[in-house]
Amino acid sequence: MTKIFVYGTLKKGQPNYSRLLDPVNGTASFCGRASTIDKFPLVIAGEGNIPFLLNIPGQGQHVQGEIFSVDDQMLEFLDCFEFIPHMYQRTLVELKVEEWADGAGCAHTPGSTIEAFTYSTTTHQPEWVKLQSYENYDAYGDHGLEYTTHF
Ligand code: PCA
Repeated sequence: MTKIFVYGTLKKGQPNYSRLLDPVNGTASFCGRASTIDKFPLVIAGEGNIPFLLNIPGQGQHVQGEIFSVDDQMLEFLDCFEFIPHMYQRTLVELKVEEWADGAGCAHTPGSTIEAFTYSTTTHQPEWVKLQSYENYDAYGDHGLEYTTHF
């Protein structure tokens, strides 16, 4: 099993959360909530209003998200779904645990540090660094930039 940190449309209640629930894709179990120890810009960009964590540590916000434990099948699905390596790259990120779910394997107390994979990008358009950065992505937030997908 592999731990992944999701900060965008894969979070609970967001447009692609259903992908994590679909047994056809593999399995994913919720571990808890966390935030990045480094700051990163989390921007909404492109025609589809897609959230991107720009791999520029030290800029932006301490990004909030959720940790899931996924099997190899789900990891393979997500790598494909996120268009690795073109649109995103899968990188390791240091996280501070905010809340850990009961029964999610070995316990991590709030405040402890954990490492997980995340889908960030270094292959973004240069001008995206100037976009507004968010701490906690919500596709339905008052920014009005609702996620749309063409596939
Ligand atoms: N999906 C991944 C990366 C951005 C997105 O929308 C996630 O939720 O973390």
